[in-house]
Formats: sequence, C-alpha cells, structure tokens
Amino acid sequence: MSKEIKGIIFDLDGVLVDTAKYHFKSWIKLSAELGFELTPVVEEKLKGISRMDSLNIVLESGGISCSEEEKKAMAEKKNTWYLDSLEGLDNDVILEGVLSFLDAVKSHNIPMAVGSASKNATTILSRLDMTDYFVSIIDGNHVQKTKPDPEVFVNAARDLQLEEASCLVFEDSQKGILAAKTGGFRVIGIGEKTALKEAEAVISGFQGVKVEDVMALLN
Ligand code: B16
Ligand code: MG
Repeated sequence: MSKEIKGIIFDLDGVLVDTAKYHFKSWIKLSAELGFELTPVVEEKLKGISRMDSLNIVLESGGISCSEEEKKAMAEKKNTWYLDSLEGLDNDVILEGVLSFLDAVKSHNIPMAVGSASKNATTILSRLDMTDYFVSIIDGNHVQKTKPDPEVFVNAARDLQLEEASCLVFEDSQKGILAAKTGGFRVIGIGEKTALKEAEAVISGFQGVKVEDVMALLN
C-alpha cells in the first residue's frame, strides 16, 4: 500500500453500485411526462449532484419553468420511481470487482468511507449488506452543500480521522472529481477518460484491479 494513502472514500452510484442508470431512467420518465427528451450530455451532468440540482438541470434542458411547490412534487415523484426500480435489489447491482476490491482494501487495514450525494445511500448499502465495510457513510442527508463542494468528502475524512491529502477518493462524476480536488484529496475517476479529464487517473471499474495497481497510478 502506498505510504501516502491512509484511507479510501468511495462515491456510491456509479462507483460501488450500478444505480446511476436507474436515476437516469427515472429522469427520462419525468421528462417524457413533461413532453421532451433527455440527451446523454444531460445524463453526464446529472451524475453526482443532488436530487433538486438534478431536477433543475432536467427542467432547464426542456425549457420548462415552474414553482418551487411543483418542483418539490416532481422530485418526490422521481424518487418514488427510482425507489420502485430498486425493488428486489440484489447483489447483481454491485459493480463487477467491487466486493473483491473492498475485501482487499480491508485486508490492508485501510479504513474506508462512503461519500455520496444520494439520500438513499444507507438504504441501498444496508439492503446489499455492505455497510460493515465502512467506518462512515456520509450521504445527502448529512451535508449542507452538494458536490462540487467538498463537504461530503471532508466529513468522511473527519470520520476516518485522516487528513484530506492522505485519502483517496473514487468518483464517477465530473462534479465529484472537482469536489475531491477542491478539498485536497487524491482522486481516481471511474468511467471514461474523456469525460473525467480532471481526475489524476481513470479506470473503467474494479474488475481484476488490485490495491497495488491503484496505488501505482498515483504519483
Ligand atoms: P437521491 P452519488 C448521486 O449519488 C447520483 O449520482 C445522482 O445522480 C443523484 O441525483 C444523487 O445521488 C441524489 O440521489 O435522489 O437518491 O438522493 O453518485 O453521489 O453516490
Ligand atoms: Mg456517482
């Protein structure tokens, strides 16, 4: 294990679990109801940001303006659809290689935390029996400011009792990578290099990835 990295903070949607697609499907359903289509460009923008910020981007892309009360109702509707799509959630939703990687990090005695924008994070992790891996789970219910503000990762580092610079963050979103960098964390992107240029390194996922491989990516 790298001498510098003493803790690891994982984003949830798109890093540990493949739930980002369910978020997007629910937004597609809402936009269809409102009479417009969402593009892949908008999909990328929705990753890692809060429910209300996502709704504002969706509405803006459709050229729709509405009252705060209407927005609240729309956000609730989207969340109900999202939660419906998580009914019967099983281990298939855990991204490939994630459990082996978490086991490997644990065997190196490196403490782990989750830093997610989702208010549904603890529900998802406990349903998948994954909570015990993490010293701390900081989610959308625990922060005042959302990514790209670093608050979610700063709170996770505080719970790990580590300096930001000695924590590595794994993120799949542009806003999350910016949050990690702004907070002084090391950061590896999960996904496509073209979309995640700001990360120190990018991997497509954890399948076949060893802890040592990840550390070798950090200078
Ligand atoms: P919820 P992450 C984020 O989770 C998702 O990427 C983003 O698409 C979603 O809008 C946000 O959580 C809020 O989720 O509606 O469940 O509170 O990627 O930060 O783990
Ligand atoms: Mg994410």
